[in-house]
Amino acid sequence: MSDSGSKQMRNLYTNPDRYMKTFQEFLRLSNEHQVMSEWITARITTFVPAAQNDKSFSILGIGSGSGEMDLNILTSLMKQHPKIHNCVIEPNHQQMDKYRSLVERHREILKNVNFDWNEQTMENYAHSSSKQTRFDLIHVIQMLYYVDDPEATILELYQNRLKVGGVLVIIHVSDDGGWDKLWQKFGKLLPQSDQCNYITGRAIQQILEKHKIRYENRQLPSYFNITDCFHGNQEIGNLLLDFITEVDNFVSEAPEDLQKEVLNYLLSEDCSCKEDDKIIFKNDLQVFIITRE
Ligand code: HSM
Repeated sequence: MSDSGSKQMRNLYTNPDRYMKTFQEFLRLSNEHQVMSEWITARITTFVPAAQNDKSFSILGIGSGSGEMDLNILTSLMKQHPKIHNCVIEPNHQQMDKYRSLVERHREILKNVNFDWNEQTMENYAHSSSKQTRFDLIHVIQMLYYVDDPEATILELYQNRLKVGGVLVIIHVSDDGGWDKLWQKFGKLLPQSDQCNYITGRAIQQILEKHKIRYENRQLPSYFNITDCFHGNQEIGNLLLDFITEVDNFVSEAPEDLQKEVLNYLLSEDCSCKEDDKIIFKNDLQVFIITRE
């Protein structure tokens, strides 16, 4: 395998505008949001604590992005919980703005939800907020890649932020899909950065088991159409390759031999399958449901 250095390559997260473009393309070409929404709508009410008199149900969303999944969670829970307090942690200004406009557009439906907006990282929130405030539900959806220390984050949320009987829901890429194989093979050759951890569901499972925290675990099959990386629209293909490798401009910055190896590996059955003339990346997800004992 190529031992080309990764000195010139920069992590995609150092270029937030480009990251947002790659993420939009990813969402358009994958069914990730649909799969998560379906799971939330069908399941979330079945494991969160029941309403208590007229008390507000409290939610902490970590890395909520532009709020689509949060909206789903809120509208599903509103049937059981007439009053909701929703604390949002999201460091990206653009994403937070989109979330606020989403709420504006659904103001009537969300009239009994009180929002507490925190434009900051999870780490800053943990330092600056009172540990007296605990939540009935905490959700961490596709974000543990971006914290300094996933183990410390999970423990902080479970031990210090969740009410007894409250539930922590983590949605993350599964070790059954293509991400795990790709990161195992190429993670060391891609730019290492404290802005992104190449971790999959296995690492989360190990953390929970190490600390004897009980959990339930569900697999959600998901796909991501990466055909444009090979033929079709080259500009979109380049954005997708950036999202996949987490490199800013992979096609112009990565050594050619590394590009070839990544593209070949993406075509292998470890990562993808062929459907007619499409190349479908295995974007399987894993949900962890953790009730505070
Ligand atoms: N960028 C980490 C992998 C991923 N994120 C999949 C969302 N879906």
